[in-house]
Amino acid sequence: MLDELLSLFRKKARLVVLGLDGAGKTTMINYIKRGDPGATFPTIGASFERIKVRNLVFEVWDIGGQRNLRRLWDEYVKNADVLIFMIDAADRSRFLEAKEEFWRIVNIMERSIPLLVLANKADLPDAATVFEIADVLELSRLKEVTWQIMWVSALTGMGLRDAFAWVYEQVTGRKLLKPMEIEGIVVIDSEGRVIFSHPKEYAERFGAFVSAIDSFTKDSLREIPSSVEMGEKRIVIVRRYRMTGAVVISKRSPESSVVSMMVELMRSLSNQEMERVERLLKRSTYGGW
Ligand code: G3D
Ligand code: MG
Repeated sequence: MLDELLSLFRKKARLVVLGLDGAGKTTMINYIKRGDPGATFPTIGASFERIKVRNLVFEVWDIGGQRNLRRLWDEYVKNADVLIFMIDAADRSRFLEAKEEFWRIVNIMERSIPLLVLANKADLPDAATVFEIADVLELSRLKEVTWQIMWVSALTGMGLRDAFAWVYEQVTGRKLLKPMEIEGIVVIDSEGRVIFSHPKEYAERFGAFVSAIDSFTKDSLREIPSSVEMGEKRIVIVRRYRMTGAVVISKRSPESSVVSMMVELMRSLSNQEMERVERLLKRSTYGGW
């Protein structure tokens, strides 16, 4: 799927990927590379890698620490077609450090370069959601910059297709992503009882089915979202906070938005933040949130 998408890039594009060491940049590059045997790694340094996949050139930097390299990134950042900032969403101890580096980059980038924030390691049970990461990085302060945040896992590939669809849209000006279309949501607790349903009557149609899937897959794939396609619809199952959530969406809805919305919804349910739940349900955009 990702492979097909990357082959759509006819125009050469330079993607500069930045983030603290350990964010998952190399893991993502390796994931992308796997689908393309022709990919090359012409340059590898201690904190720099350059790799070419189809018409895409990824210039990957570990930022932070080495002040002597900052001048170098400036050049790369200014010549980028798209900037990608990756953060380890599960490492809260480095959020502040990541934020500092993020804003250092934002302050030197050209306003015209689109900026994609990847909140990585979404597969880990304690990973912060895109909503939290957006708050942590204070993304609402970004002015005159086209930006997006997405929840991804460089390890499982979750969300990478949506991420590169966004990059494709920015580079070509052509639309690929569809808005998230939710038909219904059911959340059950660890006993299999329905604790949330949207719309209300959805539980009657769907509750028993979700319980059945949940007990059927009890011990496997606990934290990894799974999805089943049925005609034009898709059912995505997400487990967090000792709950199982199932959402029925249109097949074209972006996966990472759906998963991050569900995790945030379940987090809000577990904290009894019902206003937050209402707000989440009203929001329907593509991309990260
Ligand atoms: P970097 O290139 O940004 O420095 P790496 O980061 O790609 O080297 O990743 C750092 C560590 O995080 C690696 O673990 C890697 O496997 C892990 N990692 C990267 N992406 C993900 C992800 O999406 N989910 C999970 N669970 N782990 C991820 P090691 O143990 O090799 O240091
Ligand atoms: Mg690396």
